[in-house]
Amino acid sequence: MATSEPALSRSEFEARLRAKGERYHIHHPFHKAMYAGELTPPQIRGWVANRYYYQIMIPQKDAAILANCPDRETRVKWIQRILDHDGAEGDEGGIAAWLELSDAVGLEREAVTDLRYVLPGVRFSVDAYVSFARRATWQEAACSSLTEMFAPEIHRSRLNTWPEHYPWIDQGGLSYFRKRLGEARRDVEHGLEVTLDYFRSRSAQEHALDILQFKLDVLWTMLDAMTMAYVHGAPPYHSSDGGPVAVPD
Ligand code: AHQ
Repeated sequence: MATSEPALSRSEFEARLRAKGERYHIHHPFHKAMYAGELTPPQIRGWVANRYYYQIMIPQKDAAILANCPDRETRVKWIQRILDHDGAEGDEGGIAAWLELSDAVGLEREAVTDLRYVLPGVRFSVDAYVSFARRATWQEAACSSLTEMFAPEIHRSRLNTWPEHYPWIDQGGLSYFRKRLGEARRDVEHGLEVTLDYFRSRSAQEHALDILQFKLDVLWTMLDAMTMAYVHGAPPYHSSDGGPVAVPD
């Protein structure tokens, strides 16, 4: 939005970004049911299998940002995000850790890695995020990763509630959430610095807030698709020729 409004101060801009936390998917009914211990094993399995698609696409999203970024100092920091997920010398990486979570909730690895459980709505949301990172400026894409300002709390909520509510899940599978606590904080420090430095005019700051809202919509919509499928038993095409493969009971 073009506006003659004065630019927000750096601290006001950061406060406006952080205020978007009220729309973070930690508040989605599916996640609230998860922390309350109300999800069934198939619902947990459906979430793990669908979020696997998000996890494996994050490195390609970050590689798109690197490809668009001419600044070596930024790239040398940003590349760590790819290593965090794909793994590196001595670190199996987040994708491997997510497969350990998948094992712990009783999913067959092959059935997760072949993406048979991924719902169309989840795939479209994730692909919209990756496509955005490919065509946006690297600074816009960096801004879109700032939903992770709110991520440590969501990972902690799982670590705090799953052992009590879901004793059937081997706690070794929760290592991914523990791993992200520190990684998310470090990512946000850099992503926020890029965002606060780059989006200076009021209209640029409003554009940054719209970008963050887009990413909040990506995360929220993924859970809407999972809610239809796993809470309301209405995956796509359930009423006709039979929809995507149902997660095992
Ligand atoms: O596990 C997550 C992760 O690796 C990332 C990368 C980051 C990005 O670049 O957009 N966002 C993100 C997120 C992860 N986990 C989500 C969750 O709820 O477990 C939260 C999500 C985010 O807040 O964007």
